[in-house]
Amino acid sequence: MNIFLNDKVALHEGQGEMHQGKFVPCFESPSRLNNILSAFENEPEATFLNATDYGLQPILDVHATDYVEFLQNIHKDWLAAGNTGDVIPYIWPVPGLKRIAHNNLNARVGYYAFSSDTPIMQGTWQAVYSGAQTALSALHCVFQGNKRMAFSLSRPPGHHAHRSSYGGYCFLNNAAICAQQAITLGAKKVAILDVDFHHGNGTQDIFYERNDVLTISIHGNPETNFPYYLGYSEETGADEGIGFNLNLPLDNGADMKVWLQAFETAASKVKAMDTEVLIVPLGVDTFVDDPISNFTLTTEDYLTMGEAIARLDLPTVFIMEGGYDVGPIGQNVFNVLSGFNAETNK
Ligand code: OKP
Ligand code: ZN
Repeated sequence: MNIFLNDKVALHEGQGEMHQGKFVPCFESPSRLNNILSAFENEPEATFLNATDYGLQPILDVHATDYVEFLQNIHKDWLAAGNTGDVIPYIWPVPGLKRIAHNNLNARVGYYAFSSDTPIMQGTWQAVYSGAQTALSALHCVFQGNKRMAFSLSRPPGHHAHRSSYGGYCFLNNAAICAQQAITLGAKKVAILDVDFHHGNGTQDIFYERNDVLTISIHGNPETNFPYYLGYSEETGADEGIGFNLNLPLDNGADMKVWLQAFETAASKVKAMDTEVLIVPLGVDTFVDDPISNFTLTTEDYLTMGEAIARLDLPTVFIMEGGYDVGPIGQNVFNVLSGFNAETNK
């Protein structure tokens, strides 16, 4: 197991988010990562590697320059304007209002945010920049280092981030950045198979008109789950990308049996394409006790999930996404990689 770590993750720690009408501690916290790391500490097969810095270009290949500059500068500007807490949006340019690049900070924040649950603080840019480098390092390890698998163990997650918007705890779309980097390095076909509980709306949108990156997501039905406005089964791609997006929304309560049926549909789609690298945005918020999700997977099921992913028989990059039951999160993530490893070494 080649595991890449981001040593800047603690720099991003939000003060809180709105949840069911109350301001509560952020679900997406540094303790998540510490607990995952602990689960791997005594694993002889785990090799911990430091990330390489590939610079800003791979990020700018996916995200708009003005958006990246916003992420780099907003907290500094926010403090200079006399604010003290985290940056949190409260107004959005919905249809009927003017969607304009505004000088007012609140207006600028609403322009780039799509949800209010994703605070920005002083260290956010450093944490997410390093997170993207961690993911790129895992991609390079697999794609150029010819390794069977690598794991980017970082936070915050990335799959909700669009080319020019942040939300759902995500700022830079690490999976998309990796997929694009593989294409830049010469891959003809890349597949992204998102197993986080939530639909990977940002990833879908970024590649929606393209046929070189297949995007698949197995997730909680957006009729009742975040991100609500995307993730339906009829979204199959546009233009050149028609047939290169597959959404597999499942009803609340879905267990491993139901999940595996969806996985088999996803697997056939991946196998039908000449995929060179498989990128797996890995969220374990499909866990039965996850506080913000509605599937019923068990700790043991994650071994099965890892084995199933390994049977796709592809060079695989796992990228850490969600999972908010912080007690079992480590064992759950460990089991996915351990199942993958066991199946690979069979
Ligand atoms: C990120 B990832 C309301 C909850 C809003 C939405 C969930 C973001 C999940 N307080 N947060 O896909 O695990
Ligand atoms: Zn999630």
